[in-house]
Amino acid sequence: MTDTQPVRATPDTTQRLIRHELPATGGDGPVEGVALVTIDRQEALNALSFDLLDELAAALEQLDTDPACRAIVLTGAGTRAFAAGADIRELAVQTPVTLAADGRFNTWDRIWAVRTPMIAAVRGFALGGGCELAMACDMIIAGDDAQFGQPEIRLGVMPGAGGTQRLTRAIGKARAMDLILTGRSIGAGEAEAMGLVTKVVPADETLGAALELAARVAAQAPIAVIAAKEAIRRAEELPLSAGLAFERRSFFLLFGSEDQSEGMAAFTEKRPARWLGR
Ligand code: CO8
Repeated sequence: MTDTQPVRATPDTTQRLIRHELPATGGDGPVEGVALVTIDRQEALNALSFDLLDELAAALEQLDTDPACRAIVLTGAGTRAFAAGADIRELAVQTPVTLAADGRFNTWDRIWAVRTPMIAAVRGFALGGGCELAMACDMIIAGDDAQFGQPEIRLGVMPGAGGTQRLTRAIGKARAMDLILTGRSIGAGEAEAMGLVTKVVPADETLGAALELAARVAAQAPIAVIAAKEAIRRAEELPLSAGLAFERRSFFLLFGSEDQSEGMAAFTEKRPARWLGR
């Protein structure tokens, strides 16, 4: 290596950084239709190295194509962190060229492209990339020990994996400016009041509550769930008229599904629907 070449962090290829199971194991046994994905790098507060994110994207993509998986819960191992951000040691040695040429931020697009509903179960720190990852999920269940923030400004940079966009859409410009420009963290209660999280629960009930919510989603008609998620996502990107047109087309299309006939027949026959996912 010459003096002009940047030092590159050595990728850790020996350790599995992501665990996943389908069905997830809940307090009462297997949770049908629900996968549990766990970020497991506790010694670094589950910091998101590039290799870890690659493993995560691969696991999510695999689950996304599995018809048995109808909702995903994403959590961090241990009690201290969902993820304390991108791996700062790895980021410290990057240059504009390595960041652009290596294309490793593309992983974030792969995570965002997952069609199956994703619920983040957050205990402890969800900072920087960790907060961005939680926001890339569709709902956040927060333990009352959770802390959310975008502290990148304190490292001399700014959010780079969606924070300026998703946080602003989630909590509004005035509050996003406060959090991103000062780098301060907020607790679960404040995050709930701002609309960032779906629900706050006692810390040791976080995973159970997330699995329960995921099970309720997984019990619905699969194609309708995916279509509804896609339409809600469009609300963040499209002008109202285009969003309404998208919603109407999706609504009409669902009338071509067997689940629409089954759901409406089950209602009139006063019985539970049996979803076929087609
Ligand atoms: N990266 C690497 N290592 C970390 C990180 C991190 N983000 N966070 C914690 N660790 C490590 C510590 O270095 C320490 O390791 P060691 O024992 O070897 O020294 C171990 O985890 C435990 O951490 P602390 O001893 O610091 O624990 P404390 O309880 O004292 O503090 C804090 C906890 C407050 C969370 C503190 O660890 C901290 O401030 N961490 C950094 C938080 C942060 O700034 N996050 C943002 C990172 S930048 C970012 O996310 C940009 C995203 C851009 C896109 C993503 C691309 C991949």
